[in-house]
Amino acid sequence: MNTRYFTLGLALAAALLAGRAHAQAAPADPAATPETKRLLSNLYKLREKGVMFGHQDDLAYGLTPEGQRWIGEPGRSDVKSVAGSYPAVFGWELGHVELDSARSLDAVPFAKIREYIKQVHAQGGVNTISWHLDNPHNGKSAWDTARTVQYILPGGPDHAKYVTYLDRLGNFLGTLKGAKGEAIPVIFRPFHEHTGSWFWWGEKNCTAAEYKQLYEFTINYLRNTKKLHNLLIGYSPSDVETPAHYLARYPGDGYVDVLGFDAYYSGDGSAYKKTMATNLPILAQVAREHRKLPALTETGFERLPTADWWTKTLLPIIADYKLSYVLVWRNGRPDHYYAPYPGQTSAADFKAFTQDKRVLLEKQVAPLKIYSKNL
Ligand code: BMA
Repeated sequence: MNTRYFTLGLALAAALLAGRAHAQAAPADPAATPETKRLLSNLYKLREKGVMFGHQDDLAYGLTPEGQRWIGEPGRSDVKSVAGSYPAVFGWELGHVELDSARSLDAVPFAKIREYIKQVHAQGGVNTISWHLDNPHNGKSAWDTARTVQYILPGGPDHAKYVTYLDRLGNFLGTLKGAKGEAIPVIFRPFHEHTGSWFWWGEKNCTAAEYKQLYEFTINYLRNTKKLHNLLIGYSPSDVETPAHYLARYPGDGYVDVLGFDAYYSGDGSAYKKTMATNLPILAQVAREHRKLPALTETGFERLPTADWWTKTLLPIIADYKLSYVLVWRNGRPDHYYAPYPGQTSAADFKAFTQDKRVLLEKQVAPLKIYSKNL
């Protein structure tokens, strides 16, 4: 081969590869709404400014300075009470929407969840949704581990029941509308922590093929039958060992927008540090190769007994990874909470964590108008 053409060819290949690495990833849904496309593109760019902090059920309930529950007080948020701003990301749980129940499995009325999601969108924050759906095969909870997936796939005896569950989920998601009637974009994160085996969709409770088929059927049904084009889909296993393990049940780039994982701190933290040291580089690599948005989709330290956990443990671990967001779990009970309330042991350190320039709360994100302007 003529060396000149060979060199030109090499240069062209390099340019194409570089272009590919830097190209803006579009939502997996080719029919995603303009707001959904804009949100995803802005979330990519926001990573240059910092990592957004998120909290599950932040507006729905929390704990008082005495450590007792408060429920549904308009405007109240434990993160805001301690740090002076709402979180940038708000997690919501739709478990039991599939039963047509008035309240979620964590006792929040769905009518309230709808209002909170609208409020967050209007304020310029980000909503993400988890779904601990009951077992459609036997009516037990998400934590039931009986073999199930094979029965609810198309052709299975419980498929019609699962479709009813999806209809109810989709109907709720279809009511999330902004001030102009536009669908509110949300990050929907189904069948999470599937490399663990504590849910009926977990690793030991279904095959990889079954899991992928369930995931694909679900997303296709929400897109094509329920006509929802405001969903950014989050894929988040729990702990994995290798990139291959991370991707073993990945449904494919056409179904997923956000890549993450869930991991909780406990005890002396040695297991958490090991998990993070293994999983954060895997996440970074897979997200880069698949051009997806990386996030720490669930984390936290229950009851926060260590005063400096935020700045001495969490921040140094996540700081270098250009994550989109890190979300801590709910302040559900006096013995089950993951963000501090005023006076809690780690409150001052949490405030310092949120004041670090690498951490973004709603007050930094809202002025950017991520739903209407391109960053
Ligand atoms: C778990 C706990 C449960 C809750 C579930 C779904 O981690 O917080 O109490 O029902 O998440 O939100």
